[in-house]
Amino acid sequence: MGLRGIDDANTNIHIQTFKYEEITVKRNAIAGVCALSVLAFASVAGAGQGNYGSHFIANWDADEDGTVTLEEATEKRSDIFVTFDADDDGVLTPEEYAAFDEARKADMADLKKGGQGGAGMKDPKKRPSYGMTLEFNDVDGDGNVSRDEFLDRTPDWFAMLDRNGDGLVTAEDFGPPRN
Ligand SMILES: [Ca+2]
Ligand SMILES: [Ca+2]
Ligand SMILES: [Ca+2]
Repeated sequence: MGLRGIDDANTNIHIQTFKYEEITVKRNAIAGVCALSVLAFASVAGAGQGNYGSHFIANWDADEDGTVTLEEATEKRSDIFVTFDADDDGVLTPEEYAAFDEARKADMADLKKGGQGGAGMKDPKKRPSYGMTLEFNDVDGDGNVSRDEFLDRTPDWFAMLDRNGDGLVTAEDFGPPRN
């Protein structure tokens, strides 16, 4: 789901730009859709290595061509940022970041309950989820993550995901599928 829902919501925004109240409502609707997408992504972090590639692609491949480009990754991170920037000031404060952390943690707990949770990669800093952390994104170390910081980190995070270095993230970058 997710991406199609966002498209629908965006369409609504364009149609209703003349009414401020409706924009606000639609914007909240988008935030809801994004939150679901974010949670779906967070599942990837706790999943076993064999099946999480396909989950990742499903959630980040906006044009559904089977690969995730840097552009798609940047766009999605922008959506995620907006979702958790509760006061829309362009900065994720520690409080806002805590809500983001909680959302990811809750989702991982759900995943484990469902029996799909595995150890994942041993080094937490090599997991895709590490690219979502405050530690990774607060480049200037002031405790807040600005939109620029969050988006400027995309290429570094993307390079971590793109293990075979072909400039695209595909299922292959997550290891061989399980037999
Ligand atoms: Ca794509
Ligand atoms: Ca904020
Ligand atoms: Ca910062």
